[in-house]
Amino acid sequence: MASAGALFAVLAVLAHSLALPLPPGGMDTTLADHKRAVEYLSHYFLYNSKAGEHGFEEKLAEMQRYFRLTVTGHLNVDTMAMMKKPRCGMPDVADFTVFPGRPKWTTTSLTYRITNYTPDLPVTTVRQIIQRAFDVWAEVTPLSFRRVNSRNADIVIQFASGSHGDGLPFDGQGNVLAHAYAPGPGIGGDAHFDEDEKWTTTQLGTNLFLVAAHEFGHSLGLSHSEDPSALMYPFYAYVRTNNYHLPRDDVRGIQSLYGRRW
Ligand code: 0D3
Ligand code: ZN
Repeated sequence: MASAGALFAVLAVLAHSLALPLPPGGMDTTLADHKRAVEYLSHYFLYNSKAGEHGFEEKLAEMQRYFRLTVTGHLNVDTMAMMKKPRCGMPDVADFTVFPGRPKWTTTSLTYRITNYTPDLPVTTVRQIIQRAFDVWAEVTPLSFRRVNSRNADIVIQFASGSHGDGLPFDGQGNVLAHAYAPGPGIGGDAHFDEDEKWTTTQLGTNLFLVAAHEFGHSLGLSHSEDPSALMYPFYAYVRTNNYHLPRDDVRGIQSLYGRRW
């Protein structure tokens, strides 16, 4: 028969083995584990600790998915064990992707030609939008972009409906909005916009600036990203376009090909 003192001692040991107080991760991990997980996710999965507890759970789920662990979004023994394994020091995340063979332009001063204009917007507006869409990439790389009328422009831009000579016909309004080719000679780098979309400068219809900026990412060598906040995410979603700067994932992607600005 245990005395009250012995019972207390047992409880104290129990509490200790449970590492109370309970950390945010749950029952079977300690605060030290949580701290270690934050460091691990920050280094290898580019977790920003300012993202808070919800951001932590999302990053943790990403890490669990990556290592084929059970995806819970909570720290558990299996996840901690994976984090404690000796490993390569390079980060595991590169949400952005490039095309097979990493094609890229070999000059930093690129030219583009706009072969025809959408009737949806004034010519001067289209010209400004296209230049702005290039400039979001120029802002973070050594690249520069200049409009020319020459046939041998690097990047040829056109608006077209349905079949337009490249074997990839557009599909009427909605679905595919545009497409662009990876860097290279000939059709390489060219960007085609589906004229059946309603091209706009606003949230209504399809915002030409956002689609052009996305397509030029392809023209420069980026394929799609799995990061939903990336410009190179495969699905169009409107975001504010005044004072637009590239999302971090796209910056990392384009700089992996062309390096930084200075
Ligand atoms: C496309 O048409 C992309 C173009 C694109 C994607 C994201 C942001 C700007 C431009 C082809 S490279 N995507 C289709 C799309 O988003 C799937 N269609 C409209 C829609 O809402 N599903
Ligand atoms: Zn795309």
